Amino acid sequence: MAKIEPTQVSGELSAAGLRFAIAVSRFNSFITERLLAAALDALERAGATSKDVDVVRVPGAFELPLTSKKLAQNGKYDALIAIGCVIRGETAHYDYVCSETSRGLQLAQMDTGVPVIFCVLTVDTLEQAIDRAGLKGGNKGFEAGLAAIEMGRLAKKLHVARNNGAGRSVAPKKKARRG
Ligand code: INI
Repeated sequence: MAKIEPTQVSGELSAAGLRFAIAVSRFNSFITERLLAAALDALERAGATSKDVDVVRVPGAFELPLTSKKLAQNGKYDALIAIGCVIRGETAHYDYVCSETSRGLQLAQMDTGVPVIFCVLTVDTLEQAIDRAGLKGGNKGFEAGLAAIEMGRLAKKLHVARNNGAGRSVAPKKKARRG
């Protein structure tokens, strides 16, 4: 059994002082609006206020990556949530929308360094979507809200740690006053 006690780093579930943007697809809005409501509930319960959260609507899941990247690039947000719902149809359209949306959202966070939480349901039937949007039990939007808070906090900590060249989170040094 190892005896070392490594420094543990994780993001607290407190949204106070963090800024969020949520990109929401209008396609399958019956589902996506429920995911959005649950994500907002999670942020609010953790201390976020109206001025801390912007909601941007897009036509479909395929438009989420570009929108998320632009939001991440403007430097205003600590974390983003991308909300969509893709339901399998008769054609291969589903596969293209799913793969490009997930790949694009991953690229958006990797290119910008801003966490982008993947809250895109990819399901075979409307019933599966309804189950995941909270009508029976859990809601993936709520989970996404919590993930955004945790990753927003963690990203801040890791950024500070890297700038200080240390392996742990430390407060940024205050600038010395002149004169
Ligand atoms: N967009 C979705 O968000 N969900 C879907 O299920 C879907 N289907 O099935 O087609 C869908 N298509 C639209 C797509 O995301 C784009 O908005 C459209 O192709 C314009 O670029």
